[in-house]
Amino acid sequence: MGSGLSAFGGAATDSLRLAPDAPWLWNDAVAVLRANDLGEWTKPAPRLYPHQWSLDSAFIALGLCRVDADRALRELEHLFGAQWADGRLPHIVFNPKAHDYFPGPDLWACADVAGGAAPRGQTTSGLVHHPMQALAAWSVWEAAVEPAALVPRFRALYPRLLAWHRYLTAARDPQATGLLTIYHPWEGTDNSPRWDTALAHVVVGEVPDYSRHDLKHVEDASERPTRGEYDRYLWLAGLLKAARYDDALIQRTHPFLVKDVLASAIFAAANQALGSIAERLGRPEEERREIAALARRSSLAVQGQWDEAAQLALDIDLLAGQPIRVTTCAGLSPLLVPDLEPSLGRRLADRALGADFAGAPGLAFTVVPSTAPGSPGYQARSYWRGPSWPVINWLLWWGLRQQGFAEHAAALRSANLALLEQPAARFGEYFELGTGTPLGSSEQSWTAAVVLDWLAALP
Ligand code: 2M8
Repeated sequence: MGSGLSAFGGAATDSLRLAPDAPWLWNDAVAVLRANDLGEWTKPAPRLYPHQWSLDSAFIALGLCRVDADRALRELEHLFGAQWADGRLPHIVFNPKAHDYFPGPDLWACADVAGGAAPRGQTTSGLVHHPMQALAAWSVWEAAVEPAALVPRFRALYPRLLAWHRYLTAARDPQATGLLTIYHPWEGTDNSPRWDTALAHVVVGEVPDYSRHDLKHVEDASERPTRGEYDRYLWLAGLLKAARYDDALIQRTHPFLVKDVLASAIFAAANQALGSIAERLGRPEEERREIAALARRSSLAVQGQWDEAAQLALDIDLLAGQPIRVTTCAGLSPLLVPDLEPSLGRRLADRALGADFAGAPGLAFTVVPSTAPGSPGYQARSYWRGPSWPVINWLLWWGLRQQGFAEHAAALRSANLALLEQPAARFGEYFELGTGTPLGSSEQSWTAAVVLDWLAALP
C-alpha cells in the first residue's frame, strides 16, 4: 500500500448516501483501490497493468472522490504531470519500477523521436485515451466536502485540461467535424469488432519478435487479444513512432484513421464539465464560449452519426469513407452528449435495455454487453468482443440519468451491482454474459471505482 491513502478510510464521508444493503461491497471496493494505490496514482490492476493509464485514472478519480477528494485530485494531477508540450495527454505514464508489461517505454521512444513535445522527466506511450478527465475533475469538485480548499489546485489543473481539449480539437479533428480521429485500437476499445474492417486493410510488415506479459497474468488466452491482433497493434505503433507522433503527417500517411463516436461523445460531455469548472473559476467569457461551442459541435456530430438501419451511432472508417456497421456498445454513445434530441434519447434508452444489449436472451445479468450477442465479430469470452465491462455500463448509466431516463438508469445500476455483488466477482475487469463469470484481471481499479460511485448514488 502506498503512503497516499492516510485519509482514505473504509468509512464513507458524511456527504455520502450509501446503499444500505451493501456496506461490505463498499469496503471491498475501497480496499481494492487502497491495495492498487502507489501514492500519487493507482495501478489499473495488481499485476496485469502496472503503469498509470489515462482513462483508468479518470474513472478512479471519479470513484475515489466519494471517499477522499484530495487523493482523487492527486490522481489527475499526477497524470497531467506527464502531459506533452502540445497539450496531448498520453494514454500510459510508465512506472519506472515496473518491467512486467509489454510494450514498455522503449517501444514508444517518445522523448527520442518527438523532440521537445514529449516530457523529459517521465516516459509515456505515444497514444491518447478517451478524454474523460474533465468529467472526473468536475465530479471531484462536486463530491468534495470542502471544495474551497481545493480551488487553488483546480486553478492549476484547469489550463492543463483546456490545453488537452485544444490539442484534441486542433490535432484530432483538423476537419472541425466534432468527431475525434483515433490512430490505434489501444486508443479505444482494443479488440472490438469496431476496428475489424479498418484493421483488415492494414498491410502488416515485419514486426520484431516480442513476448507478451499479459498471458502470464490471465489464465485463459481466449480472454485476451490474439497474436494476430497484437502484430497489428505493434505494426501501427511502429508507424506512429516513425512519423514522430506528428499529427499532420500521421493523418496523411497512417493506414488506420477512424472517427470514434464513443471518444467524441465523451469529449462532448467532458467539454460540458470543463465549462462548469471554468464558470466556477470565473474564467473569461470568451474562453467559456469556446468550450461551450466544442461541447455543442461534438454533441451534434455524434447525434449526426445516428443510423436508422442500425439504430445506433456509427464510427467512420476515414480511409474507406464508410460508416462502420457493427452492433457494439459504442453505438449507444449519444446517450452521453449534452442537448440530446429527446426522441433520439428515448430510442437509445430503449435500445440499451433492448434485445441486442441488456435485454438479450440468455444473459445471467441484464447488463449491457460490449458487442451484441450473435452479431458479427461477437465472441463470448474475448475482451471487448462480447463480455460486459462495468465501466462502459457506468457511462451508459450516467448518460441515461443525464437524459432523464431514471428508470432505465436504475435498472442498469441494479443489474450491475447484482453482478458485482457475486462473491466470485472480485471486481473483475469484464464479465462473461451467460454466466456472470469474471474475466481478465480481478481487483481492477476502475471497476472498484464505479462501484463506489454507484453505491454513493442511490437510484
Ligand atoms: C487495456 O489496454 C491495454 C493497452 O492499453 C492492454 O490491453 O494491455 C484496455 O482495457 C484499456 O481500455 C485499459 O485502459 C487498460 C488498462 O486497464 O487495459
